[in-house]
Amino acid sequence: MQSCDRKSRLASGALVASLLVAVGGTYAAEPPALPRRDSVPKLLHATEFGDYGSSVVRFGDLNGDGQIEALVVQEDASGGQNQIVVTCLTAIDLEGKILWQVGKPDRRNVWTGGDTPIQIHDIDGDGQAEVIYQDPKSLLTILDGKTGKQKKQIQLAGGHDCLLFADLNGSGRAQQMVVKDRYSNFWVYDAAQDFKLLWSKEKVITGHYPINFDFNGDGKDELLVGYRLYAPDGKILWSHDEFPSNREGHNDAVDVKDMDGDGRAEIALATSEDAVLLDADGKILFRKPMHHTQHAMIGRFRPDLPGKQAFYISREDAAGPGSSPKALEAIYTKSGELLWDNTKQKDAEKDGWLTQAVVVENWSGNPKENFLRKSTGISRTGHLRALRRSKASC
Ligand SMILES: [Ca+2]
Ligand SMILES: [Ca+2]
Ligand SMILES: [Ca+2]
Ligand SMILES: [Ca+2]
Repeated sequence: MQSCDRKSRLASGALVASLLVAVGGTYAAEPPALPRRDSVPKLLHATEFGDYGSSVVRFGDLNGDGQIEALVVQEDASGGQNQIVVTCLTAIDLEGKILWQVGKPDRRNVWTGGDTPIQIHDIDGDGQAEVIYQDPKSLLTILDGKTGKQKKQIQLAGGHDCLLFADLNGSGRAQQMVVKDRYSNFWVYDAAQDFKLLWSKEKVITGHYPINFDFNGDGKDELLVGYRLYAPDGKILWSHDEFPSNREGHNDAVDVKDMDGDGRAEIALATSEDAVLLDADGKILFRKPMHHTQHAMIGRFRPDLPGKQAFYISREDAAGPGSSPKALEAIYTKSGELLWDNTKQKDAEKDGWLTQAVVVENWSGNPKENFLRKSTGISRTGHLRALRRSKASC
């Protein structure tokens, strides 16, 4: 779920990044742009977390001033990765100043590897963000984003493994909430009706990355959960139940974008085995063998080619005893042509095994070019680094 940690999975404490050069423009091919002088990352400041530190961080405008703040989340997963209890929340601005704190800081309660069910979202549509999280018994807590003061608690019918917000009614507000468990059930609630249960599914593949998208343009989001696309009312529109579906095999990540400008979205899917690209009707455009595809992203990575490309990261097998598994990264065209992979790059042997990455929009001031931010490591202590491009110079 975008939610999934994923989903904002990029929520690592250390925002140190390596950038793959990628520039783009319109859907038509165009000559490569010259490197922009204003696109060089510059460290503005680094904030060392205090005893509230964690590698689980959510970003959002908590206080409504138009600037992003960070919400540092400590969690206890001693009951299992799918039994995460949020123990401390600390809202800080990007200078590191603590705005509010709920719970008791404990440096033992850092990232546990699960899909932490906490998000920043304006769930009631009043223009002010809330902090929304769950406990293992599906008790939903809603805090005022500005103060941390509790606004509401609701006992839900089920679910406890990341949160996703969608607009299933076409109201223009994402007020329906999807909650899953690991790995076979999910529930859809309506926050506009005091979290009434709208529908749910049992014994399905939920994976780690449910996503909402209006595939047919009627203003209402469809839901892609696991390998099935659901209509807003829960009807199954298409499915790929043949994809990996044991406990170790599931939908690990998804990205949905129109790659060729025909008005219909394509779907890049990490199945935790192969890398897959689907069209909006669920037709397989390509399926590339990979050991354990963990992430899938679509962006404008090659300016000399028309359209967008799909980027996948797989965690491959270790070469032998004592050696670490390596991340295999690959970029494909919509038709499945391999454009690039990291194994042929300089210093490829230094590549690690982490599979976290995110598509960066508007880094250079050009909204039509994308960069990829790839994690090179996770801070053990947890700290926040704010980067921005340096000022343009003439
Ligand atoms: Ca703010
Ligand atoms: Ca609100
Ligand atoms: Ca729709
Ligand atoms: Ca398309």
